[in-house]
Amino acid sequence: LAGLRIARELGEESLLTPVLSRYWDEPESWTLATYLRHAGYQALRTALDTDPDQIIATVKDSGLRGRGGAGFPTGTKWSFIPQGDERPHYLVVNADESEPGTCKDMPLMLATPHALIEGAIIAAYAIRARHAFIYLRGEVVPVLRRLQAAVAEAYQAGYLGRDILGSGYDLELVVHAGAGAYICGEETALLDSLEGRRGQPRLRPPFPAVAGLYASPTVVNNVESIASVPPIIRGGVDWFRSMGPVESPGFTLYSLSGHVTTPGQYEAPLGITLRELLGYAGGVRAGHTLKFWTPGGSSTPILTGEHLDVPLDYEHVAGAGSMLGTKALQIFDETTCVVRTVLRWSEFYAHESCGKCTPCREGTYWLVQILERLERGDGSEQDLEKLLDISDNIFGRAFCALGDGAVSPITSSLKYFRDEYLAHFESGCPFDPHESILAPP
Ligand code: L3W
Repeated sequence: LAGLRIARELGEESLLTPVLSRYWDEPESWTLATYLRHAGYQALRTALDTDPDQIIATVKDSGLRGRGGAGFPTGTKWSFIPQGDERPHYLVVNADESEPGTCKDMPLMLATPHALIEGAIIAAYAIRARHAFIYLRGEVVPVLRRLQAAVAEAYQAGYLGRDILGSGYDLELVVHAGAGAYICGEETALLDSLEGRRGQPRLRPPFPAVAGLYASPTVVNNVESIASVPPIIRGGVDWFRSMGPVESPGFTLYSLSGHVTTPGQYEAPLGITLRELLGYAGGVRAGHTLKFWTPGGSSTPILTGEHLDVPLDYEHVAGAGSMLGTKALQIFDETTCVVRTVLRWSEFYAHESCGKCTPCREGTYWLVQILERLERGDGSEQDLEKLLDISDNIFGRAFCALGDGAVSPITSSLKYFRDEYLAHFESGCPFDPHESILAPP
């Protein structure tokens, strides 16, 4: 909420554009009554009076791109659902947010669950689905309770269930809590888990749009993508496209964490820079300087101070050698040991590897062994070559994106901070572990 408050104080001058987070700090922002006061469910009324194909066309024309990490065009994904097929269609909202540093979907669902529910109903109507699921990360019990309460309110008010608002359209929406596994954020592992199996990725193609849940056409979209749909229906394509660059239009949530004065969610157009966002967030913590950062969680290659002015959209961040990903900006100042940071992330990937494919299962284990050695000061230059060699054997060879994500921090940190790795085995870790945010508990 800190970012939101700053946006209000800055007023018209601000590049921040609260749409999704506009009333997150209102008392009881999560209730149906509050949502209705803020034009809630008006987009649904419009949508139910519109041909489903026209809604898909509107979302396509808006240029909305998936906010879960890959940036795939949302309307295009919806248009892949085969029509005239006997099989049922499904909408699945991926609410399994757990990428390190990523913390935007949980606050959105806590603050405005009806924004997600309204978006889900519109999306399900557009793809002609009569069943929709919100697959939520299991540990976040307060979010589960809030979503369940909001879904019950929506049923009670006639926004869900049979003959929604007298339109003849029926939709059942189920909130399903997973058991807490990072791999279940991968869309096909999520579908396996939702079907009651152990969550492990499936081979793609076929993509879920063709054969997803119960082998039927399924759209899997991130929470923020779906919650962005009602404002697009209300505001229109031109309004949405008035924000951000042509290739990546609209507003989005950036999560700023780490060594930043005011961490929080900052809503702004795509294409804002980290320098601008840090301006709103009070900068890097007082007396310190930026050392490195992630644009979209730990799976995206790290960037440095030389990238402060890179526009945060899919194309420019890719041009800088990274990925916009989930827009989870983790900020690290000069007190941070890059080797220790990369070790922490690697431990996460090794722990979360589902074990289905050898490069990821074995490779992430070996990466941790070598990084531990290096961080202790027992490594050698040969270990750096081994890190790169193992990374090369994981990248593009793992069954899903987890493998590529696991090696991103390693290869990118070696690109920018090779000297720091070398310093570790020459004279031990040069950083004070107690000053760092990565200090041992
Ligand atoms: C039909 C085609 N559908 C692509 C669909 C596909 C999917 C979407 C994007 O990984 C990234 C990953 C993480 N016909 C299609 C098609 N699709 N071609 O488009 O697919 P893809 O393969 O580009 O990406 P992905 O597998 O969805 C997501 C990165 O995001 N990430 C985020 C991770 C966050 C979590 C979490 O919080 N739980 O995992 C951060 O960077 O590394 O690269 O829907 O079906 N021809």
